[in-house]
Amino acid sequence: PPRVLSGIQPTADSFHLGNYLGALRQWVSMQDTHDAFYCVVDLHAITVEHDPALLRRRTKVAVAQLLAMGLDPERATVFVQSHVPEHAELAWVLGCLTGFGEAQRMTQFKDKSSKQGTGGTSVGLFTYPVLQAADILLYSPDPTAEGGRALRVPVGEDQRQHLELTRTLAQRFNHRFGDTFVLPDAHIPEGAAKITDLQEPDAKMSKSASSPQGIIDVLEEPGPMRKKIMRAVTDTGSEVVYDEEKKAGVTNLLRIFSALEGVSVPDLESRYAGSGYGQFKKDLAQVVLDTFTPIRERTLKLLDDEERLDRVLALGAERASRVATATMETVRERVGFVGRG
Ligand code: AQP
Repeated sequence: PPRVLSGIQPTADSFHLGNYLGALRQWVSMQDTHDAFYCVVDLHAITVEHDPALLRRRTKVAVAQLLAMGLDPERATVFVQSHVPEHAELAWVLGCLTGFGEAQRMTQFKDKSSKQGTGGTSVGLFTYPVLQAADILLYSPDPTAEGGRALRVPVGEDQRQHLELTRTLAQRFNHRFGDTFVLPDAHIPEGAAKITDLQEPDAKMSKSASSPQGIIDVLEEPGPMRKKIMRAVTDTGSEVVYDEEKKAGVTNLLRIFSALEGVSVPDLESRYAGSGYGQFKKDLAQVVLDTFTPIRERTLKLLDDEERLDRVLALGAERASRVATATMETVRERVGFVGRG
């Protein structure tokens, strides 16, 4: 089967609706059709100032949520990035192939660095996309294998530029040192690729940038979750219609509803024609609750069984290492490093 690789940062107490629709839901469905590698990227999480105890806790909560969403450690390799040191090693090599100006053009860096407080922006935040390229390319299948196998990366729209850089770096490496990496393809879901903030419908829903009222957490309690949806910013009209320009708030809610319920936007528009925003939001809140309540309950249960989580991570690290060490061996040899003998 083709391979799939994706990662998520343990930078909050819960994943959010954007992470779920933009990426995580695809992770679950792709484990059945792909040779899947999914990692919690803790090395990425320290590119901004962090608290060690919180990072440790959030990494565990992240893993528990992934399992609660339906990832099966027998079918998919679920692991923590720092357990496989080759990620950092390949990032160094790729960093040496990345132009300074090329890295400077990354819009996520521009956004995040402008928001860094007194501590300033780290070099780690600057080289973040290079580490991400390493995360992906470490799991590249052998490009010379029969049929040249595929490497797919399910992500939200915000990661498109980083995926392009990954392709560029893979191509550059292959060109200089011989065919080593398959070029990855971004797998961006139609419709739900960019879920926006409930209070600022022009900005993406984000763990670090959204206000509590703008973001729906997967692990949110039912009461507050309902309230947030009822209070989501819409507009002064009352028609439930899709219009990105004039009705960004309603459009975002329609996208969420459509993605979660599997009903098309036009069908929803006709279902709510003439009924106003109130009923629409009430029903949407129910759909969100029906999706996240079982995930929340399973996550809490999993967090009570730390030994099980540790076992899952040990198994994941072992499987991921097998692939990563083989790739790195090839890379070292191609780059010209002398073997240890
Ligand atoms: N609003 C979104 N809509 C659709 N997809 C989204 N993703 C994030 N926000 C949205 C996708 O979720 C995956 C994991 O994201 P990440 O942990 O790497 O962090 P991020 O992309 O930087 O997301 P956040 O919420 O903005 O986190 P912080 O604030 O920590 O940076 C990715 O595939 C992403 O596309």
